[in-house]
Amino acid sequence: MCGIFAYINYLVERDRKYITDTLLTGLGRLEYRGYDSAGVAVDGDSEKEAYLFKQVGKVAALREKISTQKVDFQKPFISHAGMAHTRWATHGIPSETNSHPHRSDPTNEFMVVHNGIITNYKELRAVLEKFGFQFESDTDTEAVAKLAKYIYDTQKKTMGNTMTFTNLVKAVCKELEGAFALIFKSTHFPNELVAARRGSPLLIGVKTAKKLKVDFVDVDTSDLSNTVSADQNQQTLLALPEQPKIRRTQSRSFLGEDGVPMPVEYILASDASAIIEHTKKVLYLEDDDVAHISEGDLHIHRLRRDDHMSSVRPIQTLEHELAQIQKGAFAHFMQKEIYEQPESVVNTMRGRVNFDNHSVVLGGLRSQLSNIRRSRRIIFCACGTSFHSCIAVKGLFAELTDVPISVELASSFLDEQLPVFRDDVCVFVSQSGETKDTLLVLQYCKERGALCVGVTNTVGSTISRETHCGVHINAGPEISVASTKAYTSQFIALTMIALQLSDDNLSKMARRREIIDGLYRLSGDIRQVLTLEPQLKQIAQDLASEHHLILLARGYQTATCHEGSLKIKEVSYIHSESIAAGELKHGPLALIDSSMPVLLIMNKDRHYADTENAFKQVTARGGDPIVLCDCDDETPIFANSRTIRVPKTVDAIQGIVNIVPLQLLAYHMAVARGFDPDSPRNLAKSVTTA
Ligand code: UD2
Ligand code: GLU
Ligand code: MG
Repeated sequence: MCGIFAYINYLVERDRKYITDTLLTGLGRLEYRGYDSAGVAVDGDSEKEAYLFKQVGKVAALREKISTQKVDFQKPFISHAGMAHTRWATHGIPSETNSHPHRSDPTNEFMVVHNGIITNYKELRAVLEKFGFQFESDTDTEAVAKLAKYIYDTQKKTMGNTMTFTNLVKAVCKELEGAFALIFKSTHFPNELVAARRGSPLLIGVKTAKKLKVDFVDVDTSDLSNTVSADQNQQTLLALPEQPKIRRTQSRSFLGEDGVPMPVEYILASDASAIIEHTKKVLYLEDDDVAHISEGDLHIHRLRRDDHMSSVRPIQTLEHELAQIQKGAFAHFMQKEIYEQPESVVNTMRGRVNFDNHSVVLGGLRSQLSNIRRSRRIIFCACGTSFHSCIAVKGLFAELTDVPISVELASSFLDEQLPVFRDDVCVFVSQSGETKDTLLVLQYCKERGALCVGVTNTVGSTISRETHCGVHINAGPEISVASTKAYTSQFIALTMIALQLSDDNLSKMARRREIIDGLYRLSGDIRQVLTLEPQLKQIAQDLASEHHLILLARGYQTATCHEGSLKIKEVSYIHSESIAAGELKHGPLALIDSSMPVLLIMNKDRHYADTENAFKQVTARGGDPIVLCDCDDETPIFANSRTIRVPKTVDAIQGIVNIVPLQLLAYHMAVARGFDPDSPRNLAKSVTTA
């Protein structure tokens, strides 16, 4: 989820100082993504030694630490493999031991850096512990390094030979579930690196003095010819793979004119922004690719056969400026983060929702489940966007759990000195986990003996530490001040809590299954909504000159209106107001005339007739609402209205799909008005003052 950087040279002499500087500068380029700790691995004085340097906090602190080490920085290397990592913790608090690189053993036989989440690490860890491995960290990643050593040693012992680095990494990856970009370094394979990815990005930059002869690298599938295809390709920890025959094909791109390897440097990173200053020639690894770099040569292998996959990886030329690359194809971080949602929603559910047997297990709540179920009421407490995520799930909690619910703004909670008791459960939701107002209420509720539950995106944050238990939303770092992917992930995390709390209630079974099936489709639904961007941009341009906007909905979608309206205010500075449609006739209707822009959310749920009513109330007063509705809704009353058509999902989670077009609308309204959505005036990313 955070940053990976690695550097390997061949026939280009570099001293240790150059190498560590390159690694640290590479990490520096990834800093914009946010992280909590950093580390590097470089060679020691002999090939059988490696140095691991790790530090909590900024890359600058790691640089400082390395500069004070008693190592010979002048030592030259004609070939050397080094790697580095910035971590956004998901498993284990930010600490030096939990920082990457992780190692197989105290002599660093195998070292690994990892982005992502290994969901079956507990099982792997249990098996490896049984075989005598002693774990030093709380991470999921450490199991990967230890597994490499286990497989390597076992092969040596049982078959009497050693595996190639590539085959070893392939055997390791076959045991892994979850998402990963991984780079391996080993004292058994000096000056070599193996990289693998599944679900997390990884690319390789190639730097040569001479022009490359071809612009692609062949994928070597020769060692897959005897294996079965993906779905049947089952291997287990205990049944080691037989050594496949090695038939090397030389990748044509890295040979000099005379057919011998030429001086070359490779730069591997999770993000192009760390590569661009070295070279513009890059190739992107695909899922299930395993790349091996050794003696100046790059080979790409496959973890499994995939007949639809291209048999070459093109070497592309990066043309953009640095800042542009950090944002990828996106103009702003806000837009990038909106587009990350198909993946971030999956990461929130990874290892927690089992879609086959329709169950939810939140490890962080397990020990308190019965206390929460028995509690007198659940009070949700948050600010801003996080507050809206609580409103969004209020109805579902009421429906699935038999516990009374209230949702409170953190900033008002203390003003009102609300009564809190020992048998209350208080849920604190905050992206950063540092929101001052929320923290003050947490303190207040703790003093009164309530069970305090946190829902945060930041492992090791104050709210995560100070609450009795909780759920990390694992959405990855959010840079844009206006929260987007954290909202959808909070919504999912809270939904998962409601699902878990009610899993002992047979009468809710059908409803729970329906919601879990909806969660399964969510990523695809969001992808579909993202294709609406051109249309939303047009609507945003039409609205850009307005001074006001009213958003209306009922039921579950009221929260979507609140959040959509907040996004519009935050980044476009247009006064927008969200109104529960049932309230229209109690006052706000007075605002409606032909000049007042209105956006009405109208999904076919049990409030449909009421929202239709709201539509009529608005049109009867000359209003011309924009309607956000289900993609297949052909209701004649809005036949002549502008519509935003989204995939229909289960009512309780429709708000996750619906918020995405509103995020895009707000984003484009800001851009159309000439504002920078990433740094809205007067606002800070995490509000650490009360
Ligand atoms: C957690 C651990 C993971 C592993 C796994 C075993 C972390 C970050 N995750 O992953 O390493 O041990 O469990 O099942 O170490 N928490 C709070 N307040 C919050 C958020 C979380 O107290 O605001 C607690 C929570 O009760 C749990 C721990 O922090 O004890 C980790 O929570 P999680 O959501 O990361 O849990 P899980 O099961 O995904
Ligand atoms: N899950 C790993 C950890 O918590 C990797 C996190 C990352 O991607 O930075 O250490
Ligand atoms: Mg805690």
